Amino acid sequence: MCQSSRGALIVIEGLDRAGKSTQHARLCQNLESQGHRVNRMRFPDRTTSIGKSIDAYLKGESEQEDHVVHLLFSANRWEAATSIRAAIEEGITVVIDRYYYSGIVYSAAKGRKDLSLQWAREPEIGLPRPDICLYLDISTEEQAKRGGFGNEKYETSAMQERVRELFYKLQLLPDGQDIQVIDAGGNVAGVEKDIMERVEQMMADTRLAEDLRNILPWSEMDHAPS
Ligand code: NYM
Ligand code: MG
Repeated sequence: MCQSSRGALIVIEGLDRAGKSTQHARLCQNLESQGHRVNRMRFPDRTTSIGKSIDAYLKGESEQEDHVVHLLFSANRWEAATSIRAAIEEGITVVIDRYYYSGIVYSAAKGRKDLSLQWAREPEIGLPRPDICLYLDISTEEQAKRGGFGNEKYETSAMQERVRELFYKLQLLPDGQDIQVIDAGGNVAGVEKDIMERVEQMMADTRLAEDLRNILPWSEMDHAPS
């Protein structure tokens, strides 16, 4: 089914409790059962030393200035960028649970004038650009029904509401067409099927015949915001 020798870069995004981990695992299994070689990744990767600082921040064990933690999240992706590219060139499909979309929206959702979507996106420029980002959408009411939140930073309904709005805003911006919205309010099997269909469609697309792209500045893309 794959049209070219390179692997695909697939991202699963969404609010906390949208079912990302479950769908990430199922998508990886489904791709493997079709014969694809798959690397599973997630961000933040809490195992690296940068990841450990992020983990401590999220758990409230350490304080970080908002821009600093933003840059740590970005650096945590940059430290994996070479291995992502290498895997893809080797023909391995990389499936990531959260990526730069979360990076942008969670930081911008803090509502600081000096931490806009645009500012938040700058450090991500040059990272491998996903072939597809599947955004698992659930309402904030559905999210609350799913057993409430944990104790980590950002896991409050006010913050999640803003994050959801910004995930929508991101879709209207130049590379917003990379994002496909999946209704994640339904049952697990239905969501899994929806995801698989979109991934198969993307892989059948000639885009995979080209080299993996990089994240560009908005100003270098069509439909740049004025
Ligand atoms: N998060 C995740 C960010 O704020 N910036 C980022 O770049 C990334 C990748 O970390 N609430 C936030 C979103 C989540 C939190 O992620 C931890 P997870 O998937 O719940 O472990
Ligand atoms: Mg979480």
